[in-house]
Amino acid sequence: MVKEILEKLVCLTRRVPKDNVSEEQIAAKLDQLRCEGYTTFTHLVDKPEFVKLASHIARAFEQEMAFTTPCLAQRRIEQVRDSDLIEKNFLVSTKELVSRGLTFDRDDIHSYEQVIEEFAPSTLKLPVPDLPQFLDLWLDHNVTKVIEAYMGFTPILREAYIRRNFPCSYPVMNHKWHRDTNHRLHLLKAFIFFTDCDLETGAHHYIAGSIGDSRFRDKVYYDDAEIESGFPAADGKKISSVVPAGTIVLEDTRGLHKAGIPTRDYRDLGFAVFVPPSLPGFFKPLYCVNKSSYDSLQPSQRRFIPSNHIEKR
Ligand SMILES: O=C(O)CCC(=O)C(=O)O
Repeated sequence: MVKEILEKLVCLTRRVPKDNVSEEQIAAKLDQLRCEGYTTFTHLVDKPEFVKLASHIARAFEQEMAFTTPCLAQRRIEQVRDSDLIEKNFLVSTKELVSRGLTFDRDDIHSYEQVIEEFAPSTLKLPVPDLPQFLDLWLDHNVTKVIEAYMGFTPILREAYIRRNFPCSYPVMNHKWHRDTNHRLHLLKAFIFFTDCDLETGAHHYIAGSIGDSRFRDKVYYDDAEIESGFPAADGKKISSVVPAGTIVLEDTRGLHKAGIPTRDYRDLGFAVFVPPSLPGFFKPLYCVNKSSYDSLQPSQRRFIPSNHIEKR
């Protein structure tokens, strides 16, 4: 309660002037976000600058192997021995996965191909590369305008990372339908597609208009059949991201959503998570930007980065 009141006060000091968001296209996206819970941006599709960033990410995964460890190795999962974890979609701490011998670590890595072959990870996670161009993309003006208009204040960029998703045998957490609970009232995620995405390479799925729906709130995860019973395909509420690289989907993830499991290749997806600012000390930073990247941003973008996320060099 006290936290919510303090948060409201902080938001008031970051209120966005209404005339900031008057352009027609931005207004249409805002309308869609308000009515359906998501909207899509395509202005970066086929842009050479974006293609360069996508290649940089592929290099970071495949050559620099800069992904985070320890990481779940699907190859180490045993159906009977690990049935408790399979049952809960691996919703446990990394510490528990490590203690169960289900992860691989930095010392186990010799090459990208060996990682895929030997450990069969379902997901590799990469911190956002420390270059101004990436920060500028994570705080893309078109997207942040809609975010500010939707929330009515300037939130903070709380999380920033990239995930590469692979075909896998066992669903892990967000492979199942769920609602995010990062914040009860204000939450937006921008999903930045670095690879072309279709149903076979792991589309992202969302149920339009599900934020205020009182159903599907008693469990953490739901199966396809359960969601299909509440939102039959014929109603057209299930939105799947069959999109080219360069697309950004902005979503209020308090609505029902899930990651499709690729059946071939992989999908590279950037995540930008926006929540209201908290008072310093309420949370630990989940990413860090260097001072020169921060300085290269427009003042309107800098407002999204809390001061304790800036590395002084
Ligand atoms: O990777 C995806 O498509 C979904 C991610 C997700 O479910 C989440 O971030 O909560």
